[in-house]
Amino acid sequence: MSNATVAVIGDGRDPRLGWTDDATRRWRELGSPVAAGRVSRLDRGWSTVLVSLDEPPLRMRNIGADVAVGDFVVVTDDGERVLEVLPRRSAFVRRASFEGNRAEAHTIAANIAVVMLIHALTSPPNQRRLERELVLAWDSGARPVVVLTKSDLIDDPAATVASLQDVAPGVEVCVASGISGEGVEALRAHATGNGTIALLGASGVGKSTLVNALVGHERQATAHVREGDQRGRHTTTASELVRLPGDGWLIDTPGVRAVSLWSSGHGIERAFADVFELMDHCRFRNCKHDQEPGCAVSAAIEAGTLDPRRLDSMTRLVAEEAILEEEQRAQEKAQDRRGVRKQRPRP
Ligand SMILES: Nc1nc2c(ncn2[C@@H]2O[C@H](COP(=O)(O)OP(=O)(O)OP(=O)(O)O)[C@@H](O)[C@H]2O)c(=O)[nH]1
Ligand SMILES: [Mg+2]
Ligand SMILES: [Zn+2]
Repeated sequence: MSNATVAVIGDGRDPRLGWTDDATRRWRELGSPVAAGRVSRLDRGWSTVLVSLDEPPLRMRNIGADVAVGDFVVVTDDGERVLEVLPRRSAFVRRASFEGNRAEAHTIAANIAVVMLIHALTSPPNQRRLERELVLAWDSGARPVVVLTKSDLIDDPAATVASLQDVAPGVEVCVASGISGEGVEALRAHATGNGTIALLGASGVGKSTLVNALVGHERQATAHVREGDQRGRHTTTASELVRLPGDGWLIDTPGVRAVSLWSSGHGIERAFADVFELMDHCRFRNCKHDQEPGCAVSAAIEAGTLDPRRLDSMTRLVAEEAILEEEQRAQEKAQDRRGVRKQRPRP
């Protein structure tokens, strides 16, 4: 643990941390406090905060502050506590809790330019999972990229690429290997301009191996997957902001089994752009896409150009979102009644 001895570079913050315009603006409004930096790691109530690239990070309590890895924060002058989280440019948020009907958000990574959705080529393509991940990714405000890892272990990735590209309209799908290095340089290009890339995916798909390949040394621990089902062992237990050589940042995250929606702004529309495009061509504005005359969606399914499972999947996500919104409304009402109305976290 170190005290706040803060290097002053230029206007007082270290631009190499990837400061966003939103965060910088608020920081200026606050009078350009010297004690400001970026959260690089969170461990139960403690934040690790980088104030400059030239100094060891500070460790401090997050009392009363809702912090995520990647956040820009102002800290107390004594470096003991996070004082304020500066506005986020983007945030990847998922639903954390299913206890009772409490809807709680978990921000996995903040201030990211690109979200890499990682799937391993060694498992059958999981379209449904990718669809959910894409909804959250589009909602985050960052740009999604799909990365298919472990290319060294399979002969031909074409079928898996095609299958996942089918449910990722307008999204780049890349093939890579953290072991052979294939495709790694192309991934690095996404961090230009000191941008931040978050890597997300199930345990064992090779996120940390990819981080190590990108930074060029064994920065993150990795572990073998189970033989039978290729499941990982939840090796990475906390999200971490990792510096790329040159410029740019990565956020390695712990593998998550289930991807549950948080409130979706336009995430569903973006992730299902192909279906929404078809719906625009239905004869009736309130078409349910179920036997109505002039339904462009049913026509596409009949013609074999739209997989009915995709429509199904979208319908499910829309319903899940509606339930979530209902829960959020009920929760807000309950809070109002108790007079402790909290502000909803802004993405
Ligand atoms: N052959 C090969 N093995 C890989 C590749 N990427 C990852 N692996 C192996 O897959 C296993 C899991 O990799 P990790 O990088 O730990 O996976 P992770 O996604 O970080 O997993 P969690 O931290 O549990 O979420 C390790 O044994 C890696 O060596 C790859 O591109 N090729
Ligand atoms: Mg890992
Ligand atoms: Zn229709």
